[in-house]
Amino acid sequence: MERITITIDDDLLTEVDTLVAARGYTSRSEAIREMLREAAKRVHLSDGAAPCMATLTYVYSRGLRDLPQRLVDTQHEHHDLGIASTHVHLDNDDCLEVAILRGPAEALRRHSDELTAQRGVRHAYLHLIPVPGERHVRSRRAHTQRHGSR
Ligand code: NI
Repeated sequence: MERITITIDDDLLTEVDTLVAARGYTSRSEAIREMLREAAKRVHLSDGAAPCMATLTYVYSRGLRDLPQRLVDTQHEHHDLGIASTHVHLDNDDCLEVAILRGPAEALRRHSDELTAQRGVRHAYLHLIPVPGERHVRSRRAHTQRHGSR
């Protein structure tokens, strides 16, 4: 293990200490190592062609020009990636959507960026979940054996 020195502003350091206390890390170093591992995992995963399931969550302003229509158009353009989506009217101005997606990690990342880079979209979060193809095929077979094919 190597010792490095990082520069961090006071506000962010306060956030780190809050996380250390809340999550029960033994030190700032442990907390930062864990966050870096998580970030690295997300970057590696989203770069590849690995088959994934994903949830994409975001909030958008429904009154902003043609934003709602543009979001729907983008989803239709990539209908092959979409499995389901849920829409909640948060208040008079804002909507919350959760989309469940399936496809290669990189395609999901691009689709997510396309949706969430629009002005008026906030609180966007893409959660990628790797689904090894082999395991998926096997579980479908097991599912068919249990329930029969219809
Ligand atoms: Ni709504």
